[in-house]
Amino acid sequence: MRVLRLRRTLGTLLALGVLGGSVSCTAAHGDDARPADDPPAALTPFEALLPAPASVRAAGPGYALGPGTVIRTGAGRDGEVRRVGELLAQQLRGPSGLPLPVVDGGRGDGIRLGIDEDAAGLGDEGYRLESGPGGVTLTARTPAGLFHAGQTLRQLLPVTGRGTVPGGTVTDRPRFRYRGAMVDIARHFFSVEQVKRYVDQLAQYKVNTLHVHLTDDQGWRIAIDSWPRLAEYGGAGEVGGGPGGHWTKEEYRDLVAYAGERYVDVVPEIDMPGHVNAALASYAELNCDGKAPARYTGVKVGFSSLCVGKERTYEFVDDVLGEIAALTPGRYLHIGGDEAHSTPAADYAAFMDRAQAVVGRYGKTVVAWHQLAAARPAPGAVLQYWGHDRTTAAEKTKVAAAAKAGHPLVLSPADRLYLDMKYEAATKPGLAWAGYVPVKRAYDWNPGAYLAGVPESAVLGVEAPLWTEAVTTRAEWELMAFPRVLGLAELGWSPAAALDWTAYSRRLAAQAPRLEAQGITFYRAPEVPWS
Ligand code: TNX
Repeated sequence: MRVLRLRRTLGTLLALGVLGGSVSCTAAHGDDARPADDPPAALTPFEALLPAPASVRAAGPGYALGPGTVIRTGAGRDGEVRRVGELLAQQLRGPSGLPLPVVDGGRGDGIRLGIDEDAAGLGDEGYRLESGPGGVTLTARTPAGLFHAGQTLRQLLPVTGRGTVPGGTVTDRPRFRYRGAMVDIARHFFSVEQVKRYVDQLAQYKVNTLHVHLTDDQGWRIAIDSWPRLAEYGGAGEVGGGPGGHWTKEEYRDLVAYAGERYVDVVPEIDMPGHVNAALASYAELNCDGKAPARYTGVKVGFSSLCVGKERTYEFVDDVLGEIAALTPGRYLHIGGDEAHSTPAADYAAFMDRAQAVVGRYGKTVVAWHQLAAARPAPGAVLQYWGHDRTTAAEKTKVAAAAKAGHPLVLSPADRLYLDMKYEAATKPGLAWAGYVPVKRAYDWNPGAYLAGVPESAVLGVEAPLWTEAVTTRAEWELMAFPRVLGLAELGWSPAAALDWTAYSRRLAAQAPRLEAQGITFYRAPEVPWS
């Protein structure tokens, strides 16, 4: 194996040793003296991987996929490995047109998937990909790891899906356990079909959590059997006066299963005690004065509150969270808790105490927006931080104290990861209350050292929310998410030492043909060297 020196910009990508293995790479291009404004040379497939893997060793000739290629799945996890193999086959057949039959085990050439429970360094989601003339071997401790390996394999092939997987070994595992994206289907309603499309787009970049904001002032989007008017009446509207809509339980289950097959956990959010006008409009009895307000189609926040002093409110909370918990295999249940500006602080704390207890009773772990830090987060509750550079030191200190007390944080800084923030003044969809968020700003920060007093070990991960007050179509959704959500994917997965804007911007540019081939609308940010 020939090991050459990398250009500086790519050096950081591989300067790791995180997995204890040796780290090296064949260089794609000449010397280090190239002026910065030279057009970037093409990246090798290993160099172009996004998110950047923990370690790569390029070595020798690779494996050419062809009409005879077979996908071999080892036994394990009750056929789950086979299912991962089938899904990979489907993903590879799409562009390549190759038959790629999936067979049980056996020796021989091809793409081999196998579980190795003793592959200690790989963790719960890591994997090893070894490629040589005789085939490509994917190894992981879990089916999730094999799925991620398959996504890396896809990126190592040309966009056409036909060609050669370069020879070498990728050994990889994530930096953070929680790598999420959120969609708001309450302000503008979106179908399960659209969200599934997003799941596919995200899972290929190793995002593993989909948070769905199911309820808000403008719409209640999930059927609840014990309170049917929530969806039927409370769901029949949206921002701007459109018809809205809701998901049936069957549709929600279908999404959860679809995401689960791609190792994406769904985190449902029922936002309380504020952001509840759709519920108050559906049931007069939920209101302190017994009168239902009109449905709401505007974009103001903070004006609605559940009636904290009424026992009926807690029957509602119990019924709703019970039904949602029963639909959701994942461990987390998000109960909102943000912007409860119409709920006095003491009432807010009292309400959140009871709501959190309900979540615990249904066997789930609470997630809430970081405002819960000002009340009494339950043991183990996860706080989702959505502050920004202008958030007061006092508020940040409260969040840091909660982290110190053992509450894991999911970081969603609004001026970094809010996908509904405009890129620049000329961006048509979206808002700008946290400022513009160019592609570089979304990527160029360190989640492990973001909040003063919060060590990396207190950070469960990162999440990019897409609010939809000002996002109305699939094209607008994709334009706002892409390419910024790829930055989120890399921040969540790649080792800190690999994070480097210049190197990243080139990896991102290399993804453009893949995004195009998938029909994804994306913003050609001027700071990215698109070819
Ligand atoms: C703040 S983030 C909100 C949402 C809005 C969003 C718009 C959060 C917890 N609350 O209600 O949709 O800003 O960017």
